[in-house]
Amino acid sequence: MTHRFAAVDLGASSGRVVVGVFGDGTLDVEVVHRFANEPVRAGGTLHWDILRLYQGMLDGLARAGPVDSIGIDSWAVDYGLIDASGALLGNPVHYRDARTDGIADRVRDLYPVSGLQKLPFNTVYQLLAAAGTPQYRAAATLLMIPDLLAYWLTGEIGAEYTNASTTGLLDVRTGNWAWPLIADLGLRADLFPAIRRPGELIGHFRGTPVVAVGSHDTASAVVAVPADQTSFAYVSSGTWSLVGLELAQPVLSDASREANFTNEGGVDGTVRYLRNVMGLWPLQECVREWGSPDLAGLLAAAAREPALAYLVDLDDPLFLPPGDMVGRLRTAAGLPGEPATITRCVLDSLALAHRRALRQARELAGATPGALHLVGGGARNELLCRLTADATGLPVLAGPVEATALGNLLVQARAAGVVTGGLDALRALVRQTQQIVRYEPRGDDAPWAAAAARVGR
Ligand code: LFR
Repeated sequence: MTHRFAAVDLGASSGRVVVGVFGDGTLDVEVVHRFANEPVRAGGTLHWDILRLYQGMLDGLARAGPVDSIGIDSWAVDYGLIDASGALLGNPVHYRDARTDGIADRVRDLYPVSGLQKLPFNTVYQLLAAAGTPQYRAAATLLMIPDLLAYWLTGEIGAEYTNASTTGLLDVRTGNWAWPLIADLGLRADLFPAIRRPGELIGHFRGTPVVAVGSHDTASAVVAVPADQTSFAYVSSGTWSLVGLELAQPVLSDASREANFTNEGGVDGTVRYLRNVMGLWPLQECVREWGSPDLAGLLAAAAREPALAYLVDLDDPLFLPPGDMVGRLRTAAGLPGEPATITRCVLDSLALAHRRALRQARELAGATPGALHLVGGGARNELLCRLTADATGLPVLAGPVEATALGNLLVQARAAGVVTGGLDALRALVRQTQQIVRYEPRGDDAPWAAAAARVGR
């Protein structure tokens, strides 16, 4: 007897619909539809093309055929506003839009309440930028991206917990909206719908259950980290690198706030203690500028470049917005214009940033992880995996590539009673069924320590 589930997984550069087939101790995944996610700048604002994404999702669900349920996840922090009739008030704004510039610095420290890393685009700052606009005044409800898509499928309104935890407006201790903070910031309390938890039924789409999953993509990715020990570290590697640990309790110390570590809500009440590292975004932007060259060839050429010759501090907000990435990297690192050299610079710098974030996480949480799991699209990038093993001094266990979709599928399968147990049981199934590649560190930290000193971190 097999069971089929559909995961809708929207990333910042592409979306996919993945079907998971669960048999007796088996799990096969198939990407049935992949579509581009291309933001659109209009009227000076960078938007998500949300209807195009919705259509991509519908096309994918049609290709998926009959399934036991559907789950949706996407990147975090962004939202749509709907009015009292349910109409969407404008296209959701992209978190890389400049409307939040300078806002975070004008707002009091929210860390003791939300436990959230201060990123300029956190929902709270986007809302402060939007407050007072006609759209904001006309809104009845705020829906995070996966909640908005689920609303279009089912007509049901709610705020999935893991994604709500990225708004900056959730109380990290209670797991509910931080009402006093919302009032204190002068935001409209009536915009925020009730919280729903991963595993809850949202509603139905043409008779098929739509189930809440870890709707923040990173939450779903962490579910599918194939760890076999309780203390492990992970990098969820895609447009961003989310580097950290899974904890039972948040870390809210001053040192943690200063290091800008986040305590996001995970599946089963876990805490995703991590830091956003700029990830593969700068390289994706360069590749776009270079007119999408052969990626495998580019990475092979980058692997032949001298190690650690050019470095940038990828934590610099300079690299956050889109456009002219090659120019920005060249100026910051004093780089020549060869794509292979630029690629090597980004990957060396990314491995170095992984090293820094991991060291900080270990120190701040007092944890001693034995291995580093690198999941997501970056697991395909051998050079990045090898450099990360060398930089961190830990064995890197790379894969699964589709961790986010897998985490989404596993939570649905558990809600349906097809798999049972805690996260350890879900992870055991990932270990048994998915391909994982091990990269041993070379064990020479000296060049990386010197590189860290050069970047000044
Ligand atoms: C990764 C991710 C990160 C979040 C960033 C912006 O896809 O969801 O976790 O900080 O995108 O939403």
